[in-house]
Amino acid sequence: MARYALYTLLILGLTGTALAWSATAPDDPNVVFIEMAGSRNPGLSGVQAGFGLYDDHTALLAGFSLLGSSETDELFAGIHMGGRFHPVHPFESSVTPFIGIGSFIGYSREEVAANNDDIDNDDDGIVDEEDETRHATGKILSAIYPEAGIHLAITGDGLMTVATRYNVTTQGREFDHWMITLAFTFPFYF
Ligand SMILES: [Ca+2]
Ligand SMILES: [Ca+2]
Repeated sequence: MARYALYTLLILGLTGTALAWSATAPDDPNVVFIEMAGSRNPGLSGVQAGFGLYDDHTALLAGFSLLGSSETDELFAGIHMGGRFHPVHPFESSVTPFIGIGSFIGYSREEVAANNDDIDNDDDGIVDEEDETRHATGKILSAIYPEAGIHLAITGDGLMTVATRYNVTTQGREFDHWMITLAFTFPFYF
């Protein structure tokens, strides 16, 4: 079931990216963005990077994410995508508020004991030493969120974006959290 959800999101993410790339009008820039994110409870921090397309009232974004938990020492790697809605074109205004929705899905990797599998997992020449470990696929974390934020025009025709989102996660309602994001977006044209 989780794998099915992952494939579905992957396809949606690729479709969103393809749409963003193919729907280019001369005045509507493709963009690249990098975004930093953090939350306090639970303590998470993340970075994402990706592509998007902006027009007068909507933006489509898709990218890759790394999300780390300081409490459980887990690192989730995955994809995220989102859509945003704004009253004026952010690349033609100095200040633009927006609202949006988005989703994230990622896998964590974890170290598990590997001292009884007849394999030298860490290539140190000793098989199954007492503290030998291997990497394994751990948890899947997925989240959907509403968000609200503001774009500020910056030099280089770019945008600086501050937003807050509420992540509703598959880890249960106690894990749901507010996250603050800071992003920089720059247009490019073919
Ligand atoms: Ca070894
Ligand atoms: Ca081993």
